[in-house]
Amino acid sequence: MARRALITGITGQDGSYLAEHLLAQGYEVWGLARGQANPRVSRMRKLLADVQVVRGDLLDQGSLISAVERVQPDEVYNLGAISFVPMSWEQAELTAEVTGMGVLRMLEAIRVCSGVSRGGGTRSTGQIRFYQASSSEMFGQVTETPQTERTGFHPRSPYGVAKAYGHFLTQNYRESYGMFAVSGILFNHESPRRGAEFVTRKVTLGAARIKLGLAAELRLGNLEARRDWGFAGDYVRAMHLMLQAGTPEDYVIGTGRMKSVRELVEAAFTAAGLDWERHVVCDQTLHRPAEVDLLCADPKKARVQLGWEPTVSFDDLVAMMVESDLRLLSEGGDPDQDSSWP
Ligand code: NDP
Ligand code: GDR
Repeated sequence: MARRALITGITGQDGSYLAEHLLAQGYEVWGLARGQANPRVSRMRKLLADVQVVRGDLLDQGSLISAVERVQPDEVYNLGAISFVPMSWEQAELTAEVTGMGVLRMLEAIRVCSGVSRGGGTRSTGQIRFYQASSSEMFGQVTETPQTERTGFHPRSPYGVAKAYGHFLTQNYRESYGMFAVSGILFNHESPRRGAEFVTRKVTLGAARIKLGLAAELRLGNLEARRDWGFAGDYVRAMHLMLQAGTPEDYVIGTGRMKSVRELVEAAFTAAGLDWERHVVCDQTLHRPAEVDLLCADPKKARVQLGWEPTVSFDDLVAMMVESDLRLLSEGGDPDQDSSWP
């Protein structure tokens, strides 16, 4: 019988790549979708026709229990979150509820549906494996570089704090109830499906708009921040591998290479045949209340234990995104509209 996966965050970047990967592996894939008329759900249904939809919201405990009861998954991937760091200052409480408490609600739904009692009682034979989308933002102000599974956390945003709560809670459910519950500490990963608010896509869309005469300038915040950027398609393979391992463990996933936002801008504008210095405007209002200056992964554990390696270089990733955005805009697509998702 096909293995069954339930993915929260199915309408997001990673949800789409993970669903495609699992379908290709022969899985029956279910996506948890929220809202009564969420346009991102109809877009997802069109593009991932083989994914089945179950309604639910990370804010609603009962809906998660119903979803797990209905789907009876072998694996649950918790990708749902408020994931845009600046929004987490504007809506800190909601971020804590969705990105932090949402993990608790999902773990509780699995615990209850698996028949695991708090008193160490019965445990059902078919144990559900759980993946939590942890983040390099938990490291925040780093104490060592590169960062490993043992590096301490000093989150710099309400988002990072909420992710740290979910991370420790996942460890705690593993230790308290013997659940196969793991966290992937993923560094920034991007693709042509990345939301337009994140810096990589903002830059590749900006370069494409300028190239096509649709805009004259691009306003950005801190150009000196450095990140370890990889391709989302590579990172969802790591999520799946973590749930196939013999023992439940947490892993750092990244490329081990760091670039600045300035280098990202240079690469994207060069790929579009433009001189970035003529078009990019630095805007102080886009700086964050507390910045994460640099992040760089040491993915050795994943390489050795899971056999995971990234396959797309930074330059190829940026070129892929610029090319995709040039095509999208040339065809009259609107990145904010449903039909424009490549
Ligand atoms: P996206 O922002 O693209 O997707 C977020 C998803 O969360 C959407 O499907 C959204 O659904 C869903 N969601 C939001 N609120 C709720 C809610 N209340 N209940 C259920 N679902 C909800 O994120 P990514 O795909 O980029 O990232 C996936 C996960 O990985 C996130 O948890 C993110 O924090 C984490 N992460 C991402 C990294 C990256 O570089 N991409 C790196 C490290 C961690 P809707 O359409 O309904 O809004
Ligand atoms: P990040 O990604 O905060 O690392 O979180 P983002 O692309 O938003 O920012 C990366 C860096 O670029 C700087 N920056 C700008 N960022 C945005 N969005 N817009 C700008 O105009 C701009 N100018 C400079 C930022 O200050 C920052 O330093 C992402 C999300 O996917 C999280 O959910 C995930 O957990 C982490 O990656 C790992």
